[in-house]
Amino acid sequence: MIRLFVALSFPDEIRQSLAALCAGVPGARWVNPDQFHLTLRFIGEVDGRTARTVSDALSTIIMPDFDLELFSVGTFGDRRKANSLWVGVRPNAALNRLQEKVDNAVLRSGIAPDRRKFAPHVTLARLNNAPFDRIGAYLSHHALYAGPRTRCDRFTLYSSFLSSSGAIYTPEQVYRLDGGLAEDAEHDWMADEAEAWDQDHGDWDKAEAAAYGAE
Ligand code: 3AM
Repeated sequence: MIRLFVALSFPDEIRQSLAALCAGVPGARWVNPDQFHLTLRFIGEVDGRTARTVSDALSTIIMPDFDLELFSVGTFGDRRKANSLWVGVRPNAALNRLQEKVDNAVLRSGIAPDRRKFAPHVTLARLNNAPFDRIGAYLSHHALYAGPRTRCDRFTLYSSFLSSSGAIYTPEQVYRLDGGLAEDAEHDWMADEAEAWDQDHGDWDKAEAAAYGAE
């Protein structure tokens, strides 16, 4: 099984700009700049075959490139007990359209709907009992933060490995918005995962095909 989500990744210029925001809240667990992303759709744990189905569905997405601007900061969680600190995005119809296309592709692959409304953000830190006044001061100080404008021409299927020191996100497949696959995915896990799945289940597939009278 593999834990997956779909997200935008960012060029170095954006990562550096976001990294400069990662200070000033005691007790915050700041995200490593390598791991910054904007989640389009959380998928969860799937087997190799489902992963391949999801990836095939994602690879059919085509739409024009668009610009994105990160803007301002906020928190999730109770006002007095925030659990994450993030950077937001200036309202962006193209980003919403991409999110809908990704969501539809994931739903078509048989993954359960995500009931949460899409709230585009880049998580900067997880918070646990951070002092309320320091969070307030941080939010005021960075309220007008505006990141460099960036062109979005691709999105990424990530795996998420939950380790004792936090989640490790690995880009598994990169999809260009013009419909092509980018070459820079880290490794071809889908072939490996799917092959392992097929080896485990191949006999079952053949038995099922025979039961249904397939050739
Ligand atoms: O992009 P961010 O950091 O806000 O919190 C997880 C992270 O969000 C979220 O998916 C992103 C990549 O792991 N996530 C984790 N479990 C989730 C779940 N069950 C989830 N989102 C929705 N449902």
